[in-house]
Amino acid sequence: MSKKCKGCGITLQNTNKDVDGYVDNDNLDNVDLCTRCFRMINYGDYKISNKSSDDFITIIKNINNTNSLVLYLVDLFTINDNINMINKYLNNKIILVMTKRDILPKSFKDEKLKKYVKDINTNKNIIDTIIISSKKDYNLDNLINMIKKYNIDGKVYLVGATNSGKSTLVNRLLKNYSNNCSYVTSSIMPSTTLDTLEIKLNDEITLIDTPGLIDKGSIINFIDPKTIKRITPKNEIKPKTFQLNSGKSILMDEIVRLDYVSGDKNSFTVFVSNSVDVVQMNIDTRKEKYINYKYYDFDIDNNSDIVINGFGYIKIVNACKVRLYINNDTNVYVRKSMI
Ligand SMILES: Nc1nc2c(ncn2[C@@H]2O[C@H](COP(=O)(O)OP(=O)(O)O)[C@@H](O)[C@H]2O)c(=O)[nH]1
Ligand SMILES: [Mg+2]
Repeated sequence: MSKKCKGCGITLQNTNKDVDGYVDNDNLDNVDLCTRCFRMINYGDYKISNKSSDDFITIIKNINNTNSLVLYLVDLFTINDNINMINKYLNNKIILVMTKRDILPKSFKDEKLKKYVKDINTNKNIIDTIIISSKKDYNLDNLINMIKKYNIDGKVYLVGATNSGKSTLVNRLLKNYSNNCSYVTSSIMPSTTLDTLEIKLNDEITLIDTPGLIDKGSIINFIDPKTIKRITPKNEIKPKTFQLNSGKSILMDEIVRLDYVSGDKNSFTVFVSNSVDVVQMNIDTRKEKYINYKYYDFDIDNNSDIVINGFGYIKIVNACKVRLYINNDTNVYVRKSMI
């Protein structure tokens, strides 16, 4: 039988350097990790995989052929209607797991977050929901109990967009609730996990980590790895609020600029990584400076968030007109305020 990489699940091979799963070793028996995982784990390097979204959709469809329980992970920071994208592929019983609670302000109430997600979710197969943080071990005891309660055939699949935190969760569950001391590769970059990976948690439960569907609109597809590392929130976001009159704008690291075009004095709260510079200024009319930026005009209602997928969002209290400039192709959209 072909041997799989213990980090990302890809079948190991030593014939083609440019294909996923390559190892520089004549004997595959001697290695557990592909070169890509080895370098990611030891040097933080990242190599783009040549897997496509279709490969990942095939994997999801195969899960649909089982009866097994699915944990569907959604990242609280980037949550939107996209959470419904798996509905057409999966009929399994699902626990909806909202991840990375530690990034959002502590002052947010879990119940409100749950209600927000409940309102956008249209999936009838969700049997329970939970908010967790793998980083802070928040609610993992409750999650384990849920898994035991709803377990159907001993296999539990982890599904969700890339970077929703699947592999990190597998590693935390292994660390906290298992004697199995293996671990899988997780990283800040998209598409780290390349194929399904079965990991025995205990005699009753086997976790199956999967590659995620690529969120094509996320900023991580459009910026360099160094910038990704900087703009990805790692700790609790400290929101920054500005009371602005029209004619002012907010600049976020020269990546995003939000102009307040028209409306009464208004409140803008920016939720982005604490390492992104956020400053207020007069609208910058230097056209040449923003020549390569795209811009979007929004006529927004009271209590809306403008979301820059993967980068963050800006909560605006009163209805108004704004223009958002961005220096790449990230998906930008408006939603009802999360909180
Ligand atoms: N702050 C925070 N970051 C997390 C958490 N879980 C995962 N991450 C980060 O999210 C990124 C993607 O995680 P990973 O587990 O590889 O996602 P996967 O693609 O779904 O397997 C990594 O940078 C993780 O460190 C969490 O609970 N809190
Ligand atoms: Mg993964």
